Amino acid sequence: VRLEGKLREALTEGKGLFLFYQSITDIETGRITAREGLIRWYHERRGWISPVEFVPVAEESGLIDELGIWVLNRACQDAAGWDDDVRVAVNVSAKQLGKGTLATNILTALVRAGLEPSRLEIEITESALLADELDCLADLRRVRDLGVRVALDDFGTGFSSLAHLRSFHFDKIKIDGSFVQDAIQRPDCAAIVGVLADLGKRLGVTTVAEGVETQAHLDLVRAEGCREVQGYLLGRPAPSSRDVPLVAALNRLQIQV
Ligand code: G
Ligand code: G
Ligand code: MN
Ligand code: NA
Repeated sequence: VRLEGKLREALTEGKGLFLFYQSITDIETGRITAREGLIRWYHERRGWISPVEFVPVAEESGLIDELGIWVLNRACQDAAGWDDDVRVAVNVSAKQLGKGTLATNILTALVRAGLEPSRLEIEITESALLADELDCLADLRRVRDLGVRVALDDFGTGFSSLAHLRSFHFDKIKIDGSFVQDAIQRPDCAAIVGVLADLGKRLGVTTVAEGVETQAHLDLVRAEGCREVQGYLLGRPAPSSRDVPLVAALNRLQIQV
C-alpha cells in the first residue's frame, strides 16, 4: 500500500520514473533495428526499485494503465528526437489488454509526439497472455491496424506458445533468454532455439534471441538462425541522454533505507 501510494505520486508528479533503453541488433548487418524501453523507478528513500517489484503492484492496484500511458508517451517522445529512424519497443502488460483502450492510448501518444506508427513496437509477455481471450486479441488487432508492430515477448515461457501464434499474427517473436543461456551447455536447448528460428522463418516472423551475454551466445544463436539479438553483449539498458546526468547523480548517492 505504501509502495502503491508512492508510485501514484511518482506518476502524477512525473518524478523518479525513467525509461532506459536497450538496443536490439540485426545479427547479419550489425545495425540497430529497435531500442526497447525498460522502466526504472528511483524511490526517494529506497533508491532504485526493480520493475519486477513495482509493475505487479501497478497491475494489482489499477495503476497499470496510467503507468502504461506514461511509458508510451515517454517512448514516443524520445524516439521522435532520435537522429536515426530506429524503432522504439514498449513493454505492455497483459493487464492493459481487453479493455478496448490500448489502441486509443497508443494513437494519442503517437500524435502527441508526432511519431509514425511504424516506428513503434509493443511487446506482450507470453506468460501473461491467454490465447483464447477474445477481448485481448481484439485490442491487439486494433493496435496492429494502426501500423504498430506487435511482438510476443519471453516466447517459450508460457503454457500455450503455439496457440498464441495461431490466435494472432505477431510481427516478432522474442525467444526467452533462458533458452539462449542454457543452450551453451545443453544441445537440447540449442535445438529448441534452432527450431524457433526456423518457425519464425516459415511464418515470416522476425525472431530475436534475448539474453545474449557472451560471444559464445552470439555465435550459437547466429548458427541456429536467429535474425536479431539483444543482451548485455550488444548493450545494457541505459538512460536516454537527457537523463544521464541525473541518473549518474542518483547512482553516486548513498541511500539510507
Ligand atoms: O529491465 P528489467 O530486466 O529489470 O525488467 C524486468 C521486467 O519488467 C521485464 O519482464 C520487463 O518486461 C518488465 N518491464 C520493464 N519495463 C516495463 C514497462 O515499461 N512496462 C511493463 N509493463 N513492464 C516492463
Ligand atoms: O521480459 P523482458 O524480455 O521485457 O525483460 C527484459 C529484461 O531482461 C530486462 O529487465 C533487461 O534488463 C534484462 N536483460 C537484458 N539483457 C539481458 C542479458 O543479456 N542478460 C540478462 N540476464 N538479462 C538481460
Ligand atoms: Mn520485453
Ligand atoms: Na523478454
